[in-house]
Amino acid sequence: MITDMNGKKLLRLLAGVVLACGLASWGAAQGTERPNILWIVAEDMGLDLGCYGTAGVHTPHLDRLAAEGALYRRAYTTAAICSPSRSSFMTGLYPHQVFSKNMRIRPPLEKQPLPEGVDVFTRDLREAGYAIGFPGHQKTDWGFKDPARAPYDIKDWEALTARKPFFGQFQFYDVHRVNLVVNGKQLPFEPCPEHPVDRAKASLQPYIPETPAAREEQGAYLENINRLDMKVGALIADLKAKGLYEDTVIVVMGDNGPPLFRGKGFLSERGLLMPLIVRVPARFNPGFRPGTVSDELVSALDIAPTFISLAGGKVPGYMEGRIFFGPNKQPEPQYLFGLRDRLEENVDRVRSVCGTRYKYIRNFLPEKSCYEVGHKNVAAVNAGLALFREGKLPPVQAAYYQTKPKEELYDLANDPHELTNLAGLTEHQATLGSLRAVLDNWITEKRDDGKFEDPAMLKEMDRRWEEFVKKRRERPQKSSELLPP
Ligand SMILES: [Ca+2]
Repeated sequence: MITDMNGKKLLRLLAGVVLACGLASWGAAQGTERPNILWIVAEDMGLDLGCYGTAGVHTPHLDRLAAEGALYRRAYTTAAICSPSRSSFMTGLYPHQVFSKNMRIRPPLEKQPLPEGVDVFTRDLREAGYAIGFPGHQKTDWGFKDPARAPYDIKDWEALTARKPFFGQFQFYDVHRVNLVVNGKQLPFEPCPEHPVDRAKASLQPYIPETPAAREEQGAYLENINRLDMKVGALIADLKAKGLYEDTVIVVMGDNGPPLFRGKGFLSERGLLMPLIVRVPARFNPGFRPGTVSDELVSALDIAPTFISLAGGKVPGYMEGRIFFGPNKQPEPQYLFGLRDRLEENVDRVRSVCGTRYKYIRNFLPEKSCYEVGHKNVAAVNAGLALFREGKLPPVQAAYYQTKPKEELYDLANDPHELTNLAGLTEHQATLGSLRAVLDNWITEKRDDGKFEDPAMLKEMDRRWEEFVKKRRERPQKSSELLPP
């Protein structure tokens, strides 16, 4: 009988054989060494870049990456909120499969260790021979217990880029709401004096009530993206100066939708869609046409298997995603799934399934409005609430403050902002029934049980967190110190 240790040795040996095969396929296809991988994760950034057609932003560096690479317009995360989303794409599993569906797991709730054999994907890249770095904003904030082995080995950018091949996860916190205090004034986002955004040109989605507060917030958010673009530009300039630009695959993506009206926290398109740009140096990508714009369905779950494949490693069998680019690219899936559960003290359960054209959303707690379960620090939401109470909002804007339908169905081809719910219309019953069944099957197959936590436990979690925040507020702070999101 093989002991546990011998079993592990055998697995390592097998992994080595598969790794050699993987290397052979990449090497044979490309006739060269393996690329470095630089993965830029911009927290809370939506599809609000020049290359996505957004007016009023100044994002030349990100736009250039897209012009030299591929721009994906339909890349979805699995959960529209930070910790569940990142827990998911770091493991290649859905949030509930890694005990991370709720945001957050704070004392007295306890984080669970990852299931046996599961780890964050940096393990697999390390085993494939990559140097593993995390040189940007070093926040993991996963909903599971940290793995026994540190997930990253190198924090310093210079040390990382001296290694070959390297994998660097460069996380930017810029677009995240920061509640920064500047000259005694509280700002939701850090300004960009070099490239200010004209608030009058910042367009609002049709579901946002038009108010000065909404316009100011939207403009400040876009300006923050300009600032991030400058930082990305500096990073690329440094890679070029080091002669590494043409040795490095660069992937830029978000982790969830923007912290704005009907964005972060919701299974709306604004909440789930992530910007995604992939630039692969020409010699690793023969036949590729720069400037490709893709509407292929891509999931955040695809990141881990794709990187492992690029590295010539073995993609673990438990991963839910697929390899979405590179020599081992796998076919586009028919559907992608989204999850929304508790957000801080706001208990909710929503599931979504999205195909190439239609999207179905099931609200398990329809009696709760989006306002009730969403972030309360969004200026546009609070300004809209006053108008809602005065009865001044049209139905597409008032919906945010009202109870939800049990089911929603949208035709994304004709209604990208999800303004018209088709679920009640006779002519759409076949589509509704089909997507309903797809979701039912997924819930059963993935054992998505929908359990809620004990309300008394949540109350205690809140009490302890408030106490912690109060203590933190009472001690002297630097102006840039971040408050909890
Ligand atoms: Ca986030």
